[in-house]
Amino acid sequence: MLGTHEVMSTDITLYWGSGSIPCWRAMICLEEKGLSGYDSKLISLEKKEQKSDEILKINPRGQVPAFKHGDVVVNESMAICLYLEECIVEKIKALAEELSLWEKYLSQSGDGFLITEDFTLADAALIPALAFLKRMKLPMKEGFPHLASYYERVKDRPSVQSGWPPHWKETPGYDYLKDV
Ligand SMILES: N[C@@H](CCC(=O)N[C@@H](CS)C(=O)NCC(=O)O)C(=O)O
Repeated sequence: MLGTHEVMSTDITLYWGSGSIPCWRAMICLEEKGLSGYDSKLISLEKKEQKSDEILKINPRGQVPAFKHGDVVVNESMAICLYLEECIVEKIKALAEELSLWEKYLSQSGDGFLITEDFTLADAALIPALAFLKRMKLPMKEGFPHLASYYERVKDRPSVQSGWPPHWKETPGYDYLKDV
């Protein structure tokens, strides 16, 4: 994760082409994140407008979707979706709702992992986000006790430790999520 920002849709520009599935994917994620006020630039693929200087400046491959958030440029559609999903905590309320959902799953799964008694892809997907939230000082124990004990069970697993960001060990997190 790159960090946590307050996001203004007006800081976002998306160049897209009609009928493009990768573009559509990115547009869905923008809407789902409540960012519908973004600068939506429909270009003509037929007229090869994706090869215009304006777009080549953002995406040297001359393809859409081409996405810009402030100074951050992201071009691959899945990367745009992941950027929106992981780098942007847009509304604390939405986060609390999502965490409540995970809390509910875990309250039903006993002392196992997220889905079964074995570690699955679902755990690999969740744990880095959870570690990040912990670093942001999410009051996990108080608000989400099952998530807290799950986190304790999983955080020292060798595969999880292997990718633990080295700089996290040296620098403290910050108190961003105290109100969740
Ligand atoms: N892997 C890219 C594919 C992007 C892509 O192929 N875009 C097409 C439209 S669907 C495009 O811009 N084609 C025009 C061209 O390559 O000149 C993604 O997922 O964003």
